[in-house]
Amino acid sequence: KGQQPKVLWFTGLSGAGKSTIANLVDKRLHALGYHSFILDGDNVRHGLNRDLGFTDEDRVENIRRVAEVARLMTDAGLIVLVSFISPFRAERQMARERFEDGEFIEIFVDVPLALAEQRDVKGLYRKARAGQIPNFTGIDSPYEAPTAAELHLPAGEQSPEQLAQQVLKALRLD
Ligand code: GGZ
Repeated sequence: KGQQPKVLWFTGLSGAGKSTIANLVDKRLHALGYHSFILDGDNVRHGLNRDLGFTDEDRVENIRRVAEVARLMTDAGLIVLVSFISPFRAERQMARERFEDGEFIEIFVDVPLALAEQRDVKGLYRKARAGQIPNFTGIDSPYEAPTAAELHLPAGEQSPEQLAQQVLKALRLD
């Protein structure tokens, strides 16, 4: 099946739902016969980027490598779903510049910090507040919200299924 290579670049706080939404979109793409692949912390930070932590410098390098790998994958014709906090505007811009016009779709998974912290699905915010995880995004490391993302998902107000549906609609794949 012919397909346009694309990067769906999900950005947002820890616990915003980036990976949950990316997985739902990915499943739907597969069902429709598209070739897609998810890059996320689980398959990148434990392998290629296992030498990197969460200082500003390491996050910048994390995103640089992820953008390079995503570019190799779009060169191979894939739809790539990228799911990292990617907290810095400059690095998201740098990533965008590696792709052809229209290929890079920035998706802001926007959840209020208070809500992510209240949900605290993995208990990381509590640990961060207790000083057990230094440089935690939203607590003592910044998150620079996108100002011109192609898609802005109100992740505090809708279910992951509804948000995934919005992504597919925006891609005209629903
Ligand atoms: C933020 C951290 C940190 C710190 C570990 N700050 O909710 P999670 O667990 O599964 O997702 C978070 C993930 C963030 O890694 P990324 O590679 O996406 O970050 S970045 O794009 O900024 O490089 C969280 C966990 O790793 N985690 N320590 N200090 N999140």
